[in-house]
Amino acid sequence: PEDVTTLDEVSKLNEIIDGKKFDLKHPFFDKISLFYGDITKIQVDAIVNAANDRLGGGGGVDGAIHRAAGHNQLQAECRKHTRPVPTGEAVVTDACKLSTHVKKIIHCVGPICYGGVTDEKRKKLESCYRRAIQLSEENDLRSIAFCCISTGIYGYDNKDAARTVLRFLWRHFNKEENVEKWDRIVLCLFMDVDKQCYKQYIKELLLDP
Ligand code: AR6
Repeated sequence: PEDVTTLDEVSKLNEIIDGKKFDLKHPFFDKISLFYGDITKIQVDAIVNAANDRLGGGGGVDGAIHRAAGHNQLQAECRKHTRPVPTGEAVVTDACKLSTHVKKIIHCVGPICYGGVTDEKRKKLESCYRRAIQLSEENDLRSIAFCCISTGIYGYDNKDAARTVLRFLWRHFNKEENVEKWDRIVLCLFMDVDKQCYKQYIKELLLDP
């Protein structure tokens, strides 16, 4: 479809950050992109949904994905899975009407975080990203776009989420065997606050890995 952004059109981190100042040989920079906008408009093998444990659809990115994929069709796919899905876990469904440019949807259930971030919530958030990556590898999916899981309706602090996610990806993609399986990891940022948090923390990581 015409309004879809291909991976060639999404800048990699080493194009976004002033690369000359830093050692950009870390594979992280060549595999990770930032995309600003609607996750349903990116051409990737898998998009990640921030779902609820019933996989019942809802507001936020979940609502946008259900609308784009076709609510009834996607609900039929979701009902094939055992629910409730535990927090920190993920399941894969067909992409339904999004299948013109997306192969699978990975539904992650992030932590609900109104009372502030705790170690346990942080681990659950990290677990969402880890499980989505594992499930992609098991399904031969080589590119993925993540939304900022839990940082909307579920109330997880944006700064802490950016730091947790980037630190996890930094460690994961420090190993060559983890890098090989991937064409691209896209971090889809929808809110200005997330753009700021991600850019700031990427710089912090560079200065103090
Ligand atoms: N594309 C990319 N990101 C988006 C889009 C979009 N089209 N729309 C919103 N976001 P949220 P949560 C961003 O609230 O906090 C649902 O009702 C949004 O700005 O969607 O995990 C579910 O059914 C934010 O940065 O998910 C659950 O009940 C990020 O996506 C609950 O909300 C996540 O915000 C899950 O809450």
